[in-house]
Amino acid sequence: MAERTLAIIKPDAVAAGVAGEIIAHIQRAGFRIVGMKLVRMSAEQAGAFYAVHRERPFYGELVRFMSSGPVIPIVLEKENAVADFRTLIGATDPAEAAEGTIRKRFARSKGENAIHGSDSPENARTEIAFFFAESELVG
Ligand code: 3AN
Repeated sequence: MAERTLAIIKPDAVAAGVAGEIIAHIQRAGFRIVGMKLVRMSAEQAGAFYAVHRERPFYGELVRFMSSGPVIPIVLEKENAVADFRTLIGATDPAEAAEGTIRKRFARSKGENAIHGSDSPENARTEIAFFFAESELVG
């Protein structure tokens, strides 16, 4: 059964002009793109998206960064998409990310780490609905 997850190419990677390379990397790993858009989040939207991290010390920095430039939310489909995509992106801190992962190759720091991936199927559903109407997804 195909599962869906939400990826977001973050402002650092979009600004660096590597979104195309990251998308190619994702597709080569066997994920099917079923939705994609370029958006500039307001601070309010970024704050709402990361509301679970509200109490963390880096929340303000995270909200500022995620609303600092355009991002590319992408809905991906594959068997075991959530867990497999977490493996593909690598650890939050690029210094700890495995060879061949997206963060190892493209992330600069723990905060500006190129890409987001949902961490559970339940969060994937909520995060997909945050950016996309069902009518914007290819069946
Ligand atoms: P992941 O994105 O690997 O699931 P989380 O959920 O722990 O990591 O954190 C969400 C986002 O918050 C990260 N992608 C990163 O941008 C930011 N973040 C996490 N830890 C830190 C930190 N220590 N300092 C700055 N930003 C952080």
